[in-house]
Amino acid sequence: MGILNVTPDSFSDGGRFLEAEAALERAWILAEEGADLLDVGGESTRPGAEPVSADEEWARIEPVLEGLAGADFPLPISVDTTKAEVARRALERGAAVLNDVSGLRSEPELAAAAAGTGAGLVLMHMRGDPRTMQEDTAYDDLVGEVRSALRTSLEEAVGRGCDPSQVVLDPGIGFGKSAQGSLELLARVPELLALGRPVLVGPSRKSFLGKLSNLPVDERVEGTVAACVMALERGARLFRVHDVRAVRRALDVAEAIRRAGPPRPMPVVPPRSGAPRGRG
Ligand code: HH2
Repeated sequence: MGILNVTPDSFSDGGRFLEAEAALERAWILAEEGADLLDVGGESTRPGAEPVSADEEWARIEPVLEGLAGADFPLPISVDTTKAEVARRALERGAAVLNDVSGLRSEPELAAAAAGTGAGLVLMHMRGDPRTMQEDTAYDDLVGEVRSALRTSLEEAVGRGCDPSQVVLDPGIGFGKSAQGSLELLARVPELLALGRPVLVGPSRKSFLGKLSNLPVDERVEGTVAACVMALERGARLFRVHDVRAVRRALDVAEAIRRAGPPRPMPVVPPRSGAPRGRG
């Protein structure tokens, strides 16, 4: 999943693709670099980011969706939004996937927009909201809490008419997580797979990589590649990244090695309130 942020304030590419022309050019580059899906976002979720209205968000996204539709863009498009109204308009304009970083906590009606459409629905875990999420990153049982919240998001989607097969789950790397917490979530993907849905991870250029290697945001490609390859090996199947070329090349090799090896055992579904099982 290649990232296209049409925002003035995204943490790594804010302001670069605000003009529709620059955004469209970037979309084609991501497709050429090997993305399977394009994720278009009109609101930054970086720590401390101020929310924008649905109209403002749509005004940023719409020209991009329109431009891509008019140009026979070859990839399905995902729209990164927490707002039901933006989601509805995006689906009308042909978006194939909704990516909700609030996991339906912001506007649960977003799920109703996806219901019956066959659209994909990415539900991510975030503690609090972008303004507050880094204030408290301590958990008694990080993986258990994230898994339980993702299960609630999945149940919410199904309760509002979505088919479980529409849903992909995401632990929300860096969203209300310490650097160590982000590493742990990547290492323990099998425990999230126990919920029975594919797992997406979004480690791209994030601050846990900067903390590990003391590198600025534009020098975290190798760290992003390492995070994606390890997550693939642990069972993640979707990867939201800025640096598509590097990640695609690495994942193609890693996937070939994975397929050449013996099958891995399926994770066991843990009971709702029970202790986490599997890797401790
Ligand atoms: N991360 C960001 C935004 N959307 N969606 C999913 N499903 N998973 C993620 O990890 C994720 C996401 C944050 O990254 P970015 O879009 O580069 O920055 P910003 O939120 O500042 O626009």
